[in-house]
Amino acid sequence: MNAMTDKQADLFNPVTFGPYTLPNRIVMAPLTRSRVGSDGVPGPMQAEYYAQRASAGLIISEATNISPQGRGYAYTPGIFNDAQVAGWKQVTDTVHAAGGRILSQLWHVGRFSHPSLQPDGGLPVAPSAIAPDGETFTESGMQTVPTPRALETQEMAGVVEQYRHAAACALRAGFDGVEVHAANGYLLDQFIRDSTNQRTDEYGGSVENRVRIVLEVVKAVTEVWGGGERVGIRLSPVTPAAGNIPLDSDVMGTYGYLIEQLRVHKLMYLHFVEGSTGVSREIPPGVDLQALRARFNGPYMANNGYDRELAIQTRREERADLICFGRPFIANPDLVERLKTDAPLAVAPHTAFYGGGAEGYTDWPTLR
Ligand code: 8OZ
Repeated sequence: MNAMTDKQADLFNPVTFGPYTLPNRIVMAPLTRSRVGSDGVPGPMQAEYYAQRASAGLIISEATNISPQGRGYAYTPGIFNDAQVAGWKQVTDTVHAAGGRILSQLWHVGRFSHPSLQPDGGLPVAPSAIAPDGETFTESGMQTVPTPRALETQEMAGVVEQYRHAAACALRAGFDGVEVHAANGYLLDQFIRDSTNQRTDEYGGSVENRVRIVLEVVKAVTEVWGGGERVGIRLSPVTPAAGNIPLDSDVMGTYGYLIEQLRVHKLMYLHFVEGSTGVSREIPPGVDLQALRARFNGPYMANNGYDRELAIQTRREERADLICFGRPFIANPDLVERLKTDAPLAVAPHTAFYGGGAEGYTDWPTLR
């Protein structure tokens, strides 16, 4: 290694990843921006936004609803009907023309929703009828998330079908792969954790039962995508978001078991939110994310609060294969170039994160 390469570790070097060669190890994290219409159809503004950020080694799309039932926040996109597929096709074509690669993040919020966001104004669904704390963003402002309805056992196959259908839509939309969002207290994480899953059927109780839905979803999605090579999964073993979801009573045992069961699928990667999403990198006593990651048989993608220094250090110590940057990508479309040259970063105000139009979205300048 020459001095420059050593100094920056290999964050900015090309890397083979699944079927792709990425120009660098920097990933644009999935970022909810709530800027599409009520129909969940992305348009030219989303195409421009993602294409502006195509120098990332890889882009993971904002969390995208797999079905009307999976929706929990206003103005988030979907990937379950033809209009949405056509909208995303514009996005993937524009990203590809700009030299980038983009995955679709498949999302079902489970209990973290509101009747005004649900089909026919129904209750959100969950493993068990246990309410999260908090409010969600609806079309009439922030509203309290109600106690959900527990899914019937005979509805579970339909949930898996929602994922299968969305994965097929993502394939048709020209994505380079998909990420199963099994993190952050949404539907799949609600099943994994014994704090939110008190079922007595084959989807609750033992760890084998609680992770069953996750494995069924991964199986369905990899079937659609011709194997695991273009399929990643996101987990967050210790985050309390969304809805102040309590941790599982045996984080190491539960997530360790799940990760070992995932091995058979030879997935593209395992993605962890390290700590509490967007809040802190603190890990509770007794939890060792590197030990969990070591039980996986593929690349590891690290996320949460990374900056240039921590990313370089992490690569130097080989504590991750790819590093996600989230918020810094909002205000720095040329983030990779800025990190490479150690240039100053613009900082997006919180008011720019969610909702609105082009302002604070596609109007951030590049350095050059
Ligand atoms: C922030 C706001 C809304 C949703 C996540 C999909 O935490 C999200 C999300 C983040 O995974």
